[in-house]
Amino acid sequence: MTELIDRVSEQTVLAACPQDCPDTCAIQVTVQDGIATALTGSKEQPYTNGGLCVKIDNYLDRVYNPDRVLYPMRRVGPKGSGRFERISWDDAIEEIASRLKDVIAEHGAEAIMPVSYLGTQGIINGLNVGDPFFNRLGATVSERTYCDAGSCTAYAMTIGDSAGVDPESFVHSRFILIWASNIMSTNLHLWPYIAEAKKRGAKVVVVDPFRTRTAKQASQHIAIKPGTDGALAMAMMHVIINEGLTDDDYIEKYTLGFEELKERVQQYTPEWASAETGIPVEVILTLAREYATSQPSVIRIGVAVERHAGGGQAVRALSCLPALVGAWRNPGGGILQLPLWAFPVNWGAMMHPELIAPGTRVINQYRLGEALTTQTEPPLKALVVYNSNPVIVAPDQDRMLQGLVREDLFTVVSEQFMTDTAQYADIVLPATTQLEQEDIMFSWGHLYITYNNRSIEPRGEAVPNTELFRRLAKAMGFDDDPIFTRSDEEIIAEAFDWSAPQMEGITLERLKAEGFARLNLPGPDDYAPHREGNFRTPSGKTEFFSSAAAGGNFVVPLFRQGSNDHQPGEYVDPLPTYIPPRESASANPELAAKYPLNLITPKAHAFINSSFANIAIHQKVQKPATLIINTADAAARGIESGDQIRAFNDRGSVVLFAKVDDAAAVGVTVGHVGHWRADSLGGSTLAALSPIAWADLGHAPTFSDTLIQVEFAGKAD
Ligand SMILES: Nc1nc2c(c(=O)[nH]1)N[C@H]1C(S)=C(S)[C@@H](COP(=O)(O)OP(=O)(O)OC[C@H]3O[C@@H](n4cnc5c(=O)[nH]c(N)nc54)[C@H](O)[C@@H]3O)O[C@H]1N2
Ligand SMILES: Nc1nc2c(c(=O)[nH]1)N[C@H]1C(S)=C(S)[C@@H](COP(=O)(O)OP(=O)(O)OC[C@H]3O[C@@H](n4cnc5c(=O)[nH]c(N)nc54)[C@H](O)[C@@H]3O)O[C@H]1N2
Ligand code: SF4
Ligand SMILES: [Mo]
Repeated sequence: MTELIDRVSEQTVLAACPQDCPDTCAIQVTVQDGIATALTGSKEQPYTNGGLCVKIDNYLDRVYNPDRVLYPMRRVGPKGSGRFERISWDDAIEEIASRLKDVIAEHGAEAIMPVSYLGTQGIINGLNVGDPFFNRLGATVSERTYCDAGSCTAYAMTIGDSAGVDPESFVHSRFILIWASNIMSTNLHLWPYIAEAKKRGAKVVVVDPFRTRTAKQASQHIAIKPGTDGALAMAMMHVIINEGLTDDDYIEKYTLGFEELKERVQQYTPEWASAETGIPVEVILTLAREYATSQPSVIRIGVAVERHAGGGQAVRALSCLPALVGAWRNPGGGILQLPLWAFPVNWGAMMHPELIAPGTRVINQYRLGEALTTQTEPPLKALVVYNSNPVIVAPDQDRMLQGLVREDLFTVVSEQFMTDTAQYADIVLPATTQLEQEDIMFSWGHLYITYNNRSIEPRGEAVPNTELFRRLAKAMGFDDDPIFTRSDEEIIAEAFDWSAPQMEGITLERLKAEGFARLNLPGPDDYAPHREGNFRTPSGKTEFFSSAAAGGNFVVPLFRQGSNDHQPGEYVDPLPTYIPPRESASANPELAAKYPLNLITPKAHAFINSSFANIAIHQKVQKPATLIINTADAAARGIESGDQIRAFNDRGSVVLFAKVDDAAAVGVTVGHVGHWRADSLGGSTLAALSPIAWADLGHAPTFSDTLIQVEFAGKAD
């Protein structure tokens, strides 16, 4: 009898994973008497297919974690001491409003800067939730280019804002080229489609300096020197064109600038590329030939391609390849970058960019450490941080911390946990998790919209980001404008252009009831969007020769915000070209002599960026902060697995445990991103080593363009 009653009070809520992950899984939450008791992947959603990943399987541990920030808090100890006292929401909002007004009176609104990224990628609570507020306030515009901004610029220059290959079409591919993407950790639900293609006879090749979980599952792993991707892609084009492996009919009808490209690639011989990339000539030749002749072939690019001096041009070259070989003719052929382009998100209604006064200062978050510690006009006097943990994810950690500790800086952090950034706040505000809020999701890894029904009441006094900004807007007197009083339901109703053709048959009612809906596009067995060209570039063709570069008009996604295109008159080569990494023996021999090892900082299997790195069960999977180093490089330094080692360069120094493993190529060290300072020996994390220089396009970061030296620092205790 009791069991029957329990089952009656039990409810299943259709939700969506909020994490910054391409898979955007559909989730089912079991709720009993207002408490979430179980969470599983939806079996109905074909892409999620019933399974979640190691990060989210334990999401209830996050929701109900005793370390959650549940009440507003004010700092009582010195900055960074982590000592806070509980205050009421009214007091918190009043204090924030009055401090912001003081800053505006003394220095102007540009002395205030929001700092936010993708703690949640829900459309209403994610990247843009604070934009209308800060735009109206006149705050410094916070440029957000951590992830794929350069890749998007390069891809759009070449192909246009196309969804690219449907991931579900990968089963039809005969040759799958995974370029700088660790799918088994970062895009798990794509793997079954690749495995199925492989079973049907496709070859799967991974280009990565590190033998990742994904590389281990592939048919072939090509270990490339970090930052030299453009050299390999240019040499592939050299081979394909010179050996006549091109699809001439496709090139003739649907591309622009082939003759110029042909001339350009002549200098990029396989022999030259071999020296640059560290890949044997034979391997380059076979790769080019097999890629061209095994149709349909598909390239899946990861975020690391853009992360070096020539990252944008490397993505340009990769985006040219499918048209050269006619890969687009069939489902499963082409390139998959970010299918987010397919979603008609109403970014304008989310961001209200028209509220930005022309000429408002722009600062890139990637350079926050610099902006906080050098003279800027006006100086930065207040930061409002939400959906982000810049101490760990931005480069230049030493200067970031020097900036955050400034007594004259007023810092507000909205968080679920007391992160390394929240530790430095003057006011910490409690944020809800996905189960406690309503949202609607696009995806950058598949073609489904997913709806997140709220499962439970907010814990403690936590509020969704939307509510935080409604409260702040009211305190600043912005509630005279309906933009600032919209309910969550009203914002969700504005999230998409519901009249767009790909939304046919999709309504909010349906999404709430069913949890997800595939965009109204042809099914994966028929989806070949560029079979007959139809590229969304100025010419309607794949632009080997970029008219955007020639004319200085770059397409950049609005939601990134800021000026991440190029200044008028700034030269960008209209043809793909190779730009070597800044921190390399060829570009800077002196630096390379001092710091001979490449550092790459890919994603951790059990964390999402720095999220989950504080949760015991995730720490158990991920292990303490470790640097993976090749046997030869370790032996030369007297280092053994388990030793403490110091990794350093002119920017900083980090102490980590060593793991000696030939999965890292000679000369390459690998440190997975995400560990918090408290779990790092010595208190610095990898962010202390990364440069603040941008790549060539879209103000992309250069995390993979980093040289370091490593030395023995002690035996494990
Ligand atoms: N488990 C887990 N999943 C995640 C995330 C996470 O933190 N953890 N983060 C999410 C986010 S925000 C993103 S953007 C995606 C990113 O997903 P991915 O694109 O897969 O990102 P990374 O792991 O950074 O890099 C992929 C691979 O590129 C390699 N690499 C590094 N530098 C170079 C280079 O110069 N050339 C080449 N060819 N390869 C290089 C790395 O060794 C790594 O294996 O993952 C999302 N999913
Ligand atoms: N060295 C190195 N650095 C990197 C990368 C790398 O590969 N290497 N990757 C880069 C990339 S691709 C990305 S995308 C960025 C990611 O950078 P971030 O988006 O800043 O990622 P997280 O570290 O996960 O921090 C997100 C924070 O938001 C909080 N949060 C989650 N949901 C909510 C919410 O609803 N409201 C509020 N207020 N807060 C919430 C979480 O608790 C978490 O602390 O990092 C970049 N930095
Ligand atoms: S993090 Fe990614 S793979 Fe894991 S449940 Fe969320 S969307 Fe799915
Ligand atoms: Mo990212």
